Amino acid sequence: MPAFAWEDPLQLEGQLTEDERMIRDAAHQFCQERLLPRVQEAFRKEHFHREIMNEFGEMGFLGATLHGYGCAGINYVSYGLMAREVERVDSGYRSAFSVQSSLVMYPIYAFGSEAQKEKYLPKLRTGEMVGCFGLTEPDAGSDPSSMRTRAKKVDGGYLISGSKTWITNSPIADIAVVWAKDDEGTLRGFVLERGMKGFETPKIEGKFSLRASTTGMIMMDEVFVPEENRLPGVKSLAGPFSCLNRARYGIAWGALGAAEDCMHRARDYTLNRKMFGRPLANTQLIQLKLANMQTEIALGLQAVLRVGRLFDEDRAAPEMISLVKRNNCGKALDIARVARDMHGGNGIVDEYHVIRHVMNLETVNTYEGTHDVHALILGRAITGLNAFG
Ligand code: TGC
Ligand code: FAD
Repeated sequence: MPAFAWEDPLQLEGQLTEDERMIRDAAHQFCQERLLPRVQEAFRKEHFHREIMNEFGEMGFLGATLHGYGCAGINYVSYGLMAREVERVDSGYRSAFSVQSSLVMYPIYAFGSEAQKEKYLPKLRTGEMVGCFGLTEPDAGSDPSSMRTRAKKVDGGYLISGSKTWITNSPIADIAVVWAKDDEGTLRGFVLERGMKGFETPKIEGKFSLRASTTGMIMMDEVFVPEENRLPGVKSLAGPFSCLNRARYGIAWGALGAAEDCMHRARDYTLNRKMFGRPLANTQLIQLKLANMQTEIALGLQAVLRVGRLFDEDRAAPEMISLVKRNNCGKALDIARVARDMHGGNGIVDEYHVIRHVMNLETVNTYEGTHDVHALILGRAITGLNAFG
C-alpha cells in the first residue's frame, strides 16, 4: 500500500529536482532561524528590519532568477519555493523579497540600458540598495491606465509630477521604478533616485496588515529625471504588467506558505488542547476543517508548480498566473481565518502567529490585482468580453 504523508499529501517533494530541494531547504532554514525570531516584535512595533535586505542578499535570494550581474540564475520553480518559505514566516518579508526581485531588478534587467543594469543590479542584488515600484496612485488602483503622473519632456530629460500610493518599501528605498505618461500619453518607466529634488516618500501610518513591512507614498513635484534614467525598453502597460506576472506568480506560492503555517499550527494546537475530555483534534468538525485546509493547500501547490514549470519553459500565459494568484490567495485567507477560529481566544494573540497571517493575507488578496480583478481577467479570457471598460 503506498504511504500517505499528511504534510505532503500529493508528494510534491518527488516532483522537485535535487537542486530545487536544496534551495528550498536552505531557504527554510534561513527563514525559520533568522526571520521568525524577529517577526513578532517587528509586527507589534510596525517596523521593517532594513538589514533583512542585506541578509536576503547574502543568501542569494534577490533577483535570483536573473542571469549575470552576480545573480544566481535559478529557475522560477525555485523562486516560488523561496517565496513559500519566506511567507511561511510573514507576508511582509515576502513582499520585500518580491518587490526587490520582480518589480525593481526585473524591469531594470528587462527594459534598462546596459549602463543602468551595471549601475543598479549588483547593489540591489546584495541588498546594499533597496528599490520600490510605483504604479498605483490615489485615483488609479485596479485601473493603472488612468494614472495621472506625467513626465514632461525637457532639455536632457523629463520633469515628473504626480503621486503614487501604497508603495512597498518607498520610505526606505534608495531608488524607485516609477511609471508615468509622457506628453504623447505613452507609458514610460523611470528610475528615480533618493535625493532628487522634489522627490518625497512619506510613510503610510496605521496599517493593521503587513506591519512588518514598510509602506508609503511617492510624491513627485517636477522632479528632474535625466534621459539616462528612463528605461528605454518600455512603451506601454505591457512593461509593468510583465513585472507583475513574476511577482504575482511568487505570491501564489507565498500565500500557500502562510496557509501551511496556519494549518500546521492549528493541527498542533488542536492535538494538544483538550475540551470536553478529549483533544479538540479528536472531534469530527476539527478534522473536517483540517481536511479542507490540506486539500486546498495540496491542490494549490500542484497548480502553482505546474505554472512554474510552464514559466521555466516560457509557456506561462498571464491568465494562468491570474488563476493561481487569485485561487491561492483567496484560499490562504480562508484557511488562516479558520485556523484563527480553531485557536479560540488564543487565536487573536500574536504569540500563536495565525492572527498575523490573517491580517497580512487581507492585503495579499488585494495587492497585485484584487481577487475580483483576477476573476475579470479570467472572465475576459473565457467570454472574449471585457468587463473593465
Ligand atoms: P489591457 O488593455 O488589458 O493591457 C494593456 C497592455 O498590457 C498588456 N498586458 C500584459 N502584458 C503582460 N502581462 C500581463 N499580465 C498583461 N496584461 C495586459 C496588453 O497586451 C496591452 O499591451 P499593448 O502592448 O497592446 O499596450 O489593460 P487594461 O488597462 O484594460 O488592464 C486591465 C487590468 C485590470 C487587467 C489591469 O489594469 C490590472 O491588472 N489591474 C490590476 C492592477 C495591479 O495589479 N496593480 C499592482 C500594483 S503593484 C503591487 O501591488 C505591488 S505589491 C508588491 C508587494 O508588496 O508584494
Ligand atoms: P480599487 O481599485 O479602488 O478597488 C476597490 C474594490 O473595487 C476592490 O474590491 C476591487 O476588486 C473592486 N473593483 C475594482 N474595479 C472593479 C470592477 N471593474 N468591477 C468590479 N469590482 C471592481 N502598488 C504599487 O504600485 N506598488 C507597491 O509596491 C504596492 N504595494 C502595496 C502594499 C500594500 C500593503 C497594499 C495594501 C497595496 C499595495 N499596492 C502597491 C497597491 C495595490 O496594488 C492596490 O491596492 C490594488 O491594485 C487595488 O487598488 P485599490 O486599492 O485602489 O482598490
